[in-house]
Amino acid sequence: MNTYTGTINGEHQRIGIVVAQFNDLVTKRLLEGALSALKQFGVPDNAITVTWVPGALELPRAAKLMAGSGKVDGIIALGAVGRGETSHYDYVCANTASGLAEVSLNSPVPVMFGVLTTDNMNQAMNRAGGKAGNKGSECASGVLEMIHLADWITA
Ligand code: INI
Repeated sequence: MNTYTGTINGEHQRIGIVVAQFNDLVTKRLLEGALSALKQFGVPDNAITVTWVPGALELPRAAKLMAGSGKVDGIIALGAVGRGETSHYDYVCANTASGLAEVSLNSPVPVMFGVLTTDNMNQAMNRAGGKAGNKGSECASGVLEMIHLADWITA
């Protein structure tokens, strides 16, 4: 039996991060979490490219451009969408999620979904380095695992 349990080693990986400015109180913390975890897993500083975009809805296009550049082995998308009084939240969440999934499925590099979708700021802060962890850090280990998964399956 051949079983893949996940390898997390970033020494030879180039990682792209796309991050939304909207709610940057939260997204800056997600970015910090991602950067510190990537460092911990051995990704060299000069192998990381960070690109800011206006809001979560712009993340799929930025990820697509990055994926097509051939300059990164994996991508982390970071954003924070907060529920408002209208259905706008639902459109932003749905289109950001499906756009990022489409890029991940149609490009050679994995794209991690590090977009928080919460009812309020408190829930978001809890998941951006607070008591519920940091979604950015989770995406950092996840993207390295997914890069190695492709190597393992195609080897
Ligand atoms: N963008 C976010 O990243 N988070 C939000 O909570 C949000 N809300 O609430 O509206 C948001 N809207 C902006 C959107 O992502 C686009 O930048 C904008 O619609 C222009 O395309």
